[in-house]
Amino acid sequence: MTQSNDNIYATKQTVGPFRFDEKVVAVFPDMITRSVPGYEDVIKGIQQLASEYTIENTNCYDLGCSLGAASLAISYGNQKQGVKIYGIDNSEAMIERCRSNIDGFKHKTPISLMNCSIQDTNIENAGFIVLNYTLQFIAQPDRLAILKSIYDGMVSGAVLILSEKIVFEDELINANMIKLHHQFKRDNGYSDLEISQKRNALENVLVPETIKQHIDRLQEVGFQPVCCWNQNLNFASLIAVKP
Ligand code: GEK
Repeated sequence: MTQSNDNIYATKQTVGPFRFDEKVVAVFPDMITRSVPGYEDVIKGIQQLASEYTIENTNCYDLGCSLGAASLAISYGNQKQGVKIYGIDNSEAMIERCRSNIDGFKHKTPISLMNCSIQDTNIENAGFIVLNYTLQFIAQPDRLAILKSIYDGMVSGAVLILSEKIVFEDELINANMIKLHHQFKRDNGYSDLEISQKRNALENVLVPETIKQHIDRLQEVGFQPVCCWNQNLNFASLIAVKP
């Protein structure tokens, strides 16, 4: 796949709400690696976790799969027989590009892609589920019901990997983490104009929560144990087990 640079917000413009449209799809790998601290480590970690945690004759789900980075990581990591991977995304442009992306890589565990929303996905016989930076785009009141239906579709011993942008309860730490995240983006070549216009586009579209809110909700659903396995500035990834 040809890599294009993300310069969507480089010129001054009237900023509308962020959408996963063709423009974003065309620059997505560049956008996510330059914007999310630790993204590549998390993808590598998902491969390692998949090598430990996938379960024979069960399904894996990559919910909000974008261009399939996590689906491919699961496919590379999986060591078990009879495992199928389902990549789900409600952006048609994303799924179309994902299809050609995935076809371009040799992978041993089969991956099926579906253009539908997580809310409409029937999760069943699941052994390993990834929600990589996707729950944050779902309206807060809907998050509990989604996690419940994920939990209900999982077999005992299955794991959920939940990666999210996070906020901190302490105001000063929160302000400093945002500052450091903006510096991370500047170090990756984004201008102050790009950073502030993207921030405006994501306002009320990407709604982050604290790690405690995530852990409490996962525990309320029934996951046990739940713990953080990766954190880089204001981005964290949790592992949650269905007992
Ligand atoms: C990665 N996981 O590279 N149903 C299905 N898909 C959705 C929904 C929904 N309700 N809401 C948003 N999406 C990927 C990165 S990106 C994160 C995930 C980011 C999809 C949306 O279309 C997009 O492709 C993805 O979730 C979020 O590991 O861009 O910050």
